[in-house]
Amino acid sequence: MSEESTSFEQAFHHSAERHERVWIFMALVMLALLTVCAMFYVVYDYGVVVKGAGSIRDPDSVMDTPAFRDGQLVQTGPDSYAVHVVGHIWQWTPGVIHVKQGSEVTFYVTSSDVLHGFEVQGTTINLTAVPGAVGKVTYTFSHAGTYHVICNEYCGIEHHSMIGSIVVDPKDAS
Ligand SMILES: [Cu+2]
Repeated sequence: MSEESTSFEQAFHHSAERHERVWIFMALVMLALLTVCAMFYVVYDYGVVVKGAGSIRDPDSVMDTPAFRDGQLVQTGPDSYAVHVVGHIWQWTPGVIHVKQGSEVTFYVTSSDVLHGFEVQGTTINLTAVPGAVGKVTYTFSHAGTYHVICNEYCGIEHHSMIGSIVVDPKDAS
């Protein structure tokens, strides 16, 4: 009787171990799957995404893109304009942008080297110029005057000299 119970216990333990092994195996598989999913998430979904962004595969070739190379203000509507801006050590291209008062300007901003911060003082324009990504911000210049463009992301020894300007000409001036 006691032998029987022993063998029963052994059999029970055996099957319990087998079930445990199955569960351990399943847990490991799920852990591996979760790890792979997390890696995919980080790579494909958690990358730097700038709103309204496009992307540039090779930041070194930014200046080969006509819109960024020319850096011209392009009229897109009666009072709306677009301009492509590149941050590079240590200047903004274009350095000076002229617009008329009341203009709505859409800035497409990127960097050809390191991170820069595109900030236009006296406005709400403030976005990071990321190599490989194109940030987009739209702003209406209701007041005439000169707005300084600064870099607010430390980018090297001459960071402080990275200053551009946006000149907003009064509406009634031709
Ligand atoms: Cu900087």
